[in-house]
Amino acid sequence: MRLKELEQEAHRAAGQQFLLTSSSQLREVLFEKLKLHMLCEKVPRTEMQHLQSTSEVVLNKLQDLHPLPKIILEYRQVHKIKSTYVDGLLSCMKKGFISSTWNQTGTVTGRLSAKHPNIQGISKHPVQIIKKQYVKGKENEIVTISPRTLFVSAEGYTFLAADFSHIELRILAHLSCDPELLKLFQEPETTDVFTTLASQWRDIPSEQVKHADREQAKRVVYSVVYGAGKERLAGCLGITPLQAGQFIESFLVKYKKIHDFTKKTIEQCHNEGYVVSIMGRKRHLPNINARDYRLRTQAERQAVNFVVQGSAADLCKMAMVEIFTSVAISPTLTARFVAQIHDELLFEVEDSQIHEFSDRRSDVDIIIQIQVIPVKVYFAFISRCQFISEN
Ligand code: DCP
Ligand code: MN
Repeated sequence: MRLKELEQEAHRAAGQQFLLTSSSQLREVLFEKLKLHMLCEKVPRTEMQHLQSTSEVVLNKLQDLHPLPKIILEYRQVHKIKSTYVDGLLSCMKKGFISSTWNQTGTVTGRLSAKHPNIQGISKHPVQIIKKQYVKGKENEIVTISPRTLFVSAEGYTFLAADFSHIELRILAHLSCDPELLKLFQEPETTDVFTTLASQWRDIPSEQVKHADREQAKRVVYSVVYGAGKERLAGCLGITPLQAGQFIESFLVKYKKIHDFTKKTIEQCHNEGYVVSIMGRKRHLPNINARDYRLRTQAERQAVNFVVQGSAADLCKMAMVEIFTSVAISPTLTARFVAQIHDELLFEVEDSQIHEFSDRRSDVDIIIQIQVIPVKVYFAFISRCQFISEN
């Protein structure tokens, strides 16, 4: 319904009918008919055909100039929700069930991937859709949908998810030995790192930090670590590139050794042509010595990302294997391992065994400490057990 409404609104705003999903038709309306590019600074062009772009970034830029860009942005968001969560899942469903195909070797970082459906892509965060009210004086309603609630556990069972907390940040602390970062994890963890950072950045007490603020802080941390420039960060935070630049600077000044670590990783990659994860997996990056600046810096970011994310992937797979074994050989537990979503394991657990099952996380703490990081304790986690479906 919302898509239909938005389509009509778009046609009205454009003063003509056009296909909202066609970027060439949209380009015609935005730039040839409405000439919105004349009202703002340069609109970036597409790489291949060198046409004016209709990307999200561009539409965001144009949205104060005319009502249409905003309508298109919302249309795309709702369309994406419908195509992934409704049409996409329905097309994979057999007799009320879905069963993904898993690939061990499909990603460059060593993470597992899933397709048909890509169950790892089903967000754990709720999405919101505006529901228009046609009664006069009544405000539009905002409907919140949690994509994961589409999945229902068997009668008498509950889905239980165990998700590593701050996984890549911990790996980074370990690899960089940054004292400030290590301190965050070594002290008894009374507060959550992303919550603390969000409260500092937004200058509000940590009790007031909302889930969305924490997620944003997380996005900022990982984008800084993985070398997103100030432009991208500015877009992500809704601040100017100058402010974003200062922000990155202050982050890297506080956690000084992160920069040393990335520098060292890149240098080593320049020398050897590859980087290695914690468990010894290699990734070759032939572009690391390319003359082309764009290719070279991309390879540099990939090098750093691989070492951290690839190591996290190693660890997650080991945890997965170990927990699976420990459940399989348990004389009492009947839990079924359902999915792996990067740093999260999803089980279907008999209601009566939920407590016994979630207590076993201490087993995992020990397994991970002994096998992977014998010297340090900051890999002792699986800290959050969250009940997705409360039966
Ligand atoms: N990740 C990323 N960029 C994001 C979100 C996540 O690079 N915007 C990566 C890094 C995370 C990993 O994916 O370590 C797993 O995602 P989580 O959302 O589980 O992130 P964390 O484990 O770090 O945080 P949390 O404590 O919320 O689980
Ligand atoms: Mn996590």
